[in-house]
Amino acid sequence: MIVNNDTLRNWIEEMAALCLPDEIVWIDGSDAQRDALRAEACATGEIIELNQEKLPGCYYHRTHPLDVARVEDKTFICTRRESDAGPTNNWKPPEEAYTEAANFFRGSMRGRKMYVIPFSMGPVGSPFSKIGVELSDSIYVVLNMLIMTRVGTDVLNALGPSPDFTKCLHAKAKLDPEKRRILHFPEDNTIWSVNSGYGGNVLLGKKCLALRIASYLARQEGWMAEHMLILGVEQPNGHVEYVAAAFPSACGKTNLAMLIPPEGLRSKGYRIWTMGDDIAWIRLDTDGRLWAINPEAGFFGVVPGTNSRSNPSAIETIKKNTIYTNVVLAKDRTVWWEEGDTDSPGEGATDWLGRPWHPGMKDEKGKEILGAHPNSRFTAPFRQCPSASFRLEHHHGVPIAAFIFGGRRNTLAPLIYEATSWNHGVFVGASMASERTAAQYGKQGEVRRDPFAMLPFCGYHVADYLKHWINMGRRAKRPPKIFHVNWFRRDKDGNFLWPGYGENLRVLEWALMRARGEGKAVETPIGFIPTPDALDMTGLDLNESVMEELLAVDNAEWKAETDSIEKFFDSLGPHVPWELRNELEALRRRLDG
Ligand code: GTP
Ligand code: SPV
Ligand code: MN
Repeated sequence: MIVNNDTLRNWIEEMAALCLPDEIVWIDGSDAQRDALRAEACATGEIIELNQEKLPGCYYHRTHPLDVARVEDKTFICTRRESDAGPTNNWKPPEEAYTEAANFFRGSMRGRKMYVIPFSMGPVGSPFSKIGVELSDSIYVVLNMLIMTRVGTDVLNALGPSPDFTKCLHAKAKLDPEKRRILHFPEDNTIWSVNSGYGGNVLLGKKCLALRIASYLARQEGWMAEHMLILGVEQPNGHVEYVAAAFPSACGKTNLAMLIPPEGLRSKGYRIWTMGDDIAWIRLDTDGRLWAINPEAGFFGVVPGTNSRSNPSAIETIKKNTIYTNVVLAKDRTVWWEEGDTDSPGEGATDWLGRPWHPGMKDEKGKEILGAHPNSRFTAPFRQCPSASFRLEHHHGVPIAAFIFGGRRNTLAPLIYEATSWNHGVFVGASMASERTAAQYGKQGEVRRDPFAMLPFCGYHVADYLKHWINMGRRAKRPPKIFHVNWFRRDKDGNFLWPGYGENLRVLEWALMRARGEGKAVETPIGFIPTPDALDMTGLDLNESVMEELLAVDNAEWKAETDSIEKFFDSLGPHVPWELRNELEALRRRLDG
């Protein structure tokens, strides 16, 4: 391939001299090359061809047992000054990080091929898109990138001779967890990832580029890169209003983005358009509104719990051309997972570790052995989603009417509340918290603060990030209204109070009404909540007392929360925006009031 870009050619030569692949292969984005790579990976066992009659174009992959989720403790922001990475990121000086990782990369591709993957985050050639080039020795990575991003020769054409692309280097090396490093060099527009083969660590366009590097660029360039879904709610009159929502990993973004209106509301004529399920790039337009694009082209979604009741659109989306990672492999080469559509994969199935498996198996301590890893994932093309928005390819994206923040909170946070101003909304986002899920290593269930669901993904000092949010609202003439939701509040017995999933549209409907200046609300110390009759409950049989519990605001609990938020702000260092300190004090006064 003739490539008219000196920066690109020189960099590839340099990286090849480090990794010493036997061969360099340019990925052109063609079906023919993809098919050949699938065949090659099947031949080596890297992937397994699934039952092509039942699952056309689908493949199966198992990652290394110790390589099943993102690794925050091995993820670093490598800026020259430590203070630029801030207190919530791991930091290494760039020289030290390059030198150490070079030892892991050195010669790691001997006997292997280096694939050159030119990709665009956002429509190819759009002024708001960013180009990256990933060098990887993994066909699994190539096949995933072909789904998750726009890949191929037209990306190189769009780049031309420009040096303005993110240099992404990945090698599986020995998959050694101790030598695993996910390194970001925002000042060099460079990402190095080594010793992992798991999604978020190796599909470098996703969390590494589209969030960590992009958030750094976004602050400099005056836009925002956020861990948000984007969805359009088509009103009965045909007008579509868009919502962007930030929930931490495995807290319901994919599900909300694909929601199906419940029967009771469908008769009103609502229709949902899925625009994105994980990442939103947002900028201010001349109309004074914030507009968002989804820079991705596919879904990398949590599999367990996906079924025809919880998420029928996802079930439809993953019927073909999908890569399944770490689920159960059935004897007839179909796939199975917990809380899916069937009770059992049948005789002769193997679990995500490749061991013979059947439902109900217990380990020596009597604990249930799961067949699919809780963070098992599907990779599927965006356009296969029945509710896929046609605006995905539109470089302008969509105008955002409301931001929604949320997390998993057993108690405290009501089903929904509305911030009283932009700065109050930024305070709500900044103080978000959630129980830890299987999407990251660490103690599951532990509540941790996760501002804007960006704690693991902000590529610079988090206090500067919070100030950037304050500033964006100041610049926007018509900023979105801000809400906080909690689908996960539980009763005394530990059951979810709210049915969730499609029923969440009832809550969105109220939020959009409020954004239009309609909808009934009462003011509480934490913000506006719906009046008892404000949510349309047609067709949903929910006890009045349950609704009361869902919307309850307990002042004593919230006072304790303000102390915890203060501690968190203190931990972020001296330059947490004064606006947020003011909001905290104002909340305290209202709770005392
Ligand atoms: P990442 O891809 O990791 O960023 O996560 P995500 O936010 O897209 O998470 P996803 O939509 O895949 O949700 C994962 C988990 O949340 C699954 O176990 C779902 O069953 C559960 N979930 C999603 N929506 C709801 C809801 O409304 N109520 C309840 N109770 N659970 C939900
Ligand atoms: C997340 O963990 O938030 C994900 C999955 O969306 S990963 O791409 O692995 O980060
Ligand atoms: Mn995510």
